[in-house]
Amino acid sequence: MLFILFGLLIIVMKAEEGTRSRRGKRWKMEDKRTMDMLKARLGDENYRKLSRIDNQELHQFIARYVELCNPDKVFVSTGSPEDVYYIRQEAIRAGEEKELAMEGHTVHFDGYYDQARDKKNTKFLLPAGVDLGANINAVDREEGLKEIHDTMRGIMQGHQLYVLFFCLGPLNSQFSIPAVQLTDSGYVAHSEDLLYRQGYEEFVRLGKSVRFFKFVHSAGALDEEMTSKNIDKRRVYIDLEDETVYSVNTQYGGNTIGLKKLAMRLAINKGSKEGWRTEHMFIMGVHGPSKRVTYFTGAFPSLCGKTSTSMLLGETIIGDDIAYLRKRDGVIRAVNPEKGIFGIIHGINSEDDPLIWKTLHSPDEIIFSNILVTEEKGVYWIGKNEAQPTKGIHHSGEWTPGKRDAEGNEISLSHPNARFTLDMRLIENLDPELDNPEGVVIGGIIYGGRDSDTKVPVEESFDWVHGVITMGAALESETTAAALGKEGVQKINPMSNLDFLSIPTGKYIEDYLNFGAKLRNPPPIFSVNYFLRDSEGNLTNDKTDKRVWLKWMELRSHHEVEAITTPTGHIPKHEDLKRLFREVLDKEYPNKDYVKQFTVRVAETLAKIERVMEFYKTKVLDTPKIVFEVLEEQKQRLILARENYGDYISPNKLSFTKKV
Ligand code: SPV
Ligand code: MN
Repeated sequence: MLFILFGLLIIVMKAEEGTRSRRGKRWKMEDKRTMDMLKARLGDENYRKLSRIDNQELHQFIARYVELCNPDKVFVSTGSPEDVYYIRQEAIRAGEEKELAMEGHTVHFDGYYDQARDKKNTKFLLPAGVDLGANINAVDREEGLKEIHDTMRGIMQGHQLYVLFFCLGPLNSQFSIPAVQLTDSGYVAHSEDLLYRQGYEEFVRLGKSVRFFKFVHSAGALDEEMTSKNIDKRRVYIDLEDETVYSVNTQYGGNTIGLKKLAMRLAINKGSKEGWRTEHMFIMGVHGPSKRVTYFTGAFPSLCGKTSTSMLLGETIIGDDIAYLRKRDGVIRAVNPEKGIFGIIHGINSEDDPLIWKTLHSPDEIIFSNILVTEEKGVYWIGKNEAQPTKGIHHSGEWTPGKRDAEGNEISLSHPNARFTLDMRLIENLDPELDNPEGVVIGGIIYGGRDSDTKVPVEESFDWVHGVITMGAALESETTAAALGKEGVQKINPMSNLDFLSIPTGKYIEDYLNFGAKLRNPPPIFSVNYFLRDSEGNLTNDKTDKRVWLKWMELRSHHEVEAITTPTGHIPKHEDLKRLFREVLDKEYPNKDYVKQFTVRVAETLAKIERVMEFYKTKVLDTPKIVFEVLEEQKQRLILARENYGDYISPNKLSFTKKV
């Protein structure tokens, strides 16, 4: 009996060995076919660069899209200064970027109807039986793959394909994710060289063992203005299973720069499986007393002051848009997967934003997009505090005031979502920890939205769970020009991440709650609102007041100032803000301003809670129960406070907490 069993085992093992060696041979043959094809299409120099990376999956991926998309030419970038220079020159030569008067500056225009993220045509490719919930746009995986591959057939004819390697996050770090981008847009390739850390050497080093994200982009057929012509076939399809994103017939950065919001969607999913987080957050160092630096992350919906906060005078920046967060030794550590900024230029002026203003006026490498180019080849945008030009060229062609589009709408001087793209090394207040492979320890988390009538300018939550739910999950903001669609509509936007979620919303919140639950000392959570208005409709704050809120949060993070407890959290005491306004802005801060800004608006807050509850009841089917419980408790505290103090509760009426 034993002999028979032993014999059977040997037969099975031999058969397996045979299969393995046949598979090995087939792989080898396939690999040879792939490599021969690549050699023929890439030419010696580019082939040599690619074959230094010992990774069959990578070679096959590139071969597949070279064959399918059929570019005229392929360029493999090693990220060397020569390769990076070549890409920029090609973007200019092809007419996707034009040189401006100031050295280093170029302008790129996206098509008139291609000015923002296309939420409608951005979809997850989901296999049958997988459902990510109502907030997530999806299409059947097989169907979607077929559609996108059909669209991509021959799409790069007449174009050059760039093959680029990057590393999301610092090199050689537990946080980092290698990524490969294929694009036929010199503008996209150039932007990525400014925004991401080069990863070619990382791919060479890791060889066979590298696991990486993949992005394929084609701007598609271009018109005379060098903008994508077939906008009706604009598609951004995300395949979580294969960690690949396809983007076609579009140029706007949010749809095309694979490593930005496309990688972010893949990373949210990956992080959720592996126990870390990807957030739509800046990372900045807030400078406290005695040279202390406390790092904060901040999540704000697009166009709500995220970049301008991260670049405030007196503080230092690690990133303005995306953060990877991991728990280590009882604290949260964060890195920025990017190293550059694709920032909103609208409203930037010399008084409120001196640092970025200076950078934008220096002869360094900057891509401006969808701004107005003046006769002198300078740049102008809405809110720039210099004499306004009366004509110029922008994303709709030649522009003069009063110009209207085909629908009869007046075309503004620059697009509200016009942007600048630069490497953060150009910024004076870059934080020295940007490339620390360990990341920085996070001392506080901030949520901000565009809220004209409810939330106070700054407030601290009672604890982690209360903050995650009432400030993060309940974040509500007015829609902006960063995504196509109507602006100014109030929308619940959990952690400002709703547009990018690749897991069910309830699971995302549950993960979030668990993330802080076992921390030795979870960072305090704050909310800010830069957009509060008084009863006459005037903003209650100056743009620079946010500098004071940050200093207050920094002190709270170290338990160095007291606060007043309201039904919704802890708010600053007037005397502390008065001192900080004087120290930071050299400004008086009268009590009447304080009362206007920090009055608890009970009716409005209750109405907001109802909207949040409605969202989680109807739009999120897997909402954790605790979300409703914590919101209900908040509601009851407000109702009780209203019985005692009325609908508008002045902070002067509330008592101090003894706890700091
Ligand atoms: C945003 O809109 O949040 C951005 C720019 O940071 S985009 O790349 O369009 O997402
Ligand atoms: Mn963003």
